[in-house]
Amino acid sequence: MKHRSLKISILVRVFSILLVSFTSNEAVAESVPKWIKNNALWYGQGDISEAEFLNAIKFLIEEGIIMLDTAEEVISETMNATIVIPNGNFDVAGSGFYLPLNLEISTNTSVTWVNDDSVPHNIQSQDELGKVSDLFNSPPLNTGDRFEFTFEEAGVYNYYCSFHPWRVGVVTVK
Ligand SMILES: [Cu+2]
Repeated sequence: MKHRSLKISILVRVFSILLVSFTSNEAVAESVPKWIKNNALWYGQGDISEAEFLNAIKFLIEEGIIMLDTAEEVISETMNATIVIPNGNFDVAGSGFYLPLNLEISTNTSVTWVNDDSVPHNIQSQDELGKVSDLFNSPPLNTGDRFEFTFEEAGVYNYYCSFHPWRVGVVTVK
């Protein structure tokens, strides 16, 4: 008997979702559509699973009934970072360290190196032994040139300039 009542509730639910899809523009005016109230009730009674209930919430977000307006801003603010190669960076006796020397970012951040020095530099990723690895490698960067790489995986990444190998920097991805 329980089996049968579950079947009926599924049929009713499919019908009400279709109804909303056809009239989704009007549904925006109503803050919580009736069918989501039904879904919440069914979820509370254990008639539908958590996954099904979450699907209904997902549908509301996709249809723009629930607006997540702050999420996109936060992502774009944290997706870019810059490392400056300062003037005098070439000088082995100088203090022209990369700015910042250890950049900390989250995954999927795009890092841009900018050469503000008076001579060319390059950016070469290093392995644990300090040898050049092929993860990210720039061509020679003249004054004002930029090189960009996006870090997709967490880890600690060392890099250096092959023209001035005493200049080593770090990108820490969390
Ligand atoms: Cu250099």
